[in-house]
Amino acid sequence: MERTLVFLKPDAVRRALVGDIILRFERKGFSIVGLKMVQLSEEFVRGHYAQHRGKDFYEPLVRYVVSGPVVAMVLEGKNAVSVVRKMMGETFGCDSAPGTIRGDLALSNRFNLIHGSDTVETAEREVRAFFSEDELVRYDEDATRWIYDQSASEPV
Ligand code: 3AN
Repeated sequence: MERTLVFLKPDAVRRALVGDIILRFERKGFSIVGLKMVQLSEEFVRGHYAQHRGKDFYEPLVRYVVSGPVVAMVLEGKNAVSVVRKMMGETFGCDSAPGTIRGDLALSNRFNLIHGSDTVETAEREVRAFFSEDELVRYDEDATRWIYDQSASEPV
């Protein structure tokens, strides 16, 4: 099953929206297979956003993401990467549709609450960067057979 890396940014923590956002993922049917609160280092954040280095929003973005603790998690489920991206909404809160996390909870063009991996390849890299193998768990979920039709060779 596909995995993706999500972290809830310092504004989500400070605005006490962590529970609301995690609840959305749980209700959708994702399994949380890794979860921790962490203060990211500036060096780590600069590397994470390396593709944006040199852009005008890069320095404010780094300052924002290191400004307080984040809640990082690994979510597992069918098409996890793209489903989480849809649930997040657009990059900016004011452009995001109601019903999405940013559409319901954010208005800013900077403080946008959440990061989610943008491709399956990025997700694999980001999961490894944020979590060691022994921080990721495996468990049977009784609900899984009601989240997917498991009568085929893979969950549908
Ligand atoms: P998303 O988080 O929607 O995947 P990315 O991956 O393109 O967006 O950009 C990473 C982060 O960089 C965004 N979450 C946002 O905080 C910031 N960012 C991206 N584009 C802009 C922009 N044009 N102006 C300000 N911040 C931006």
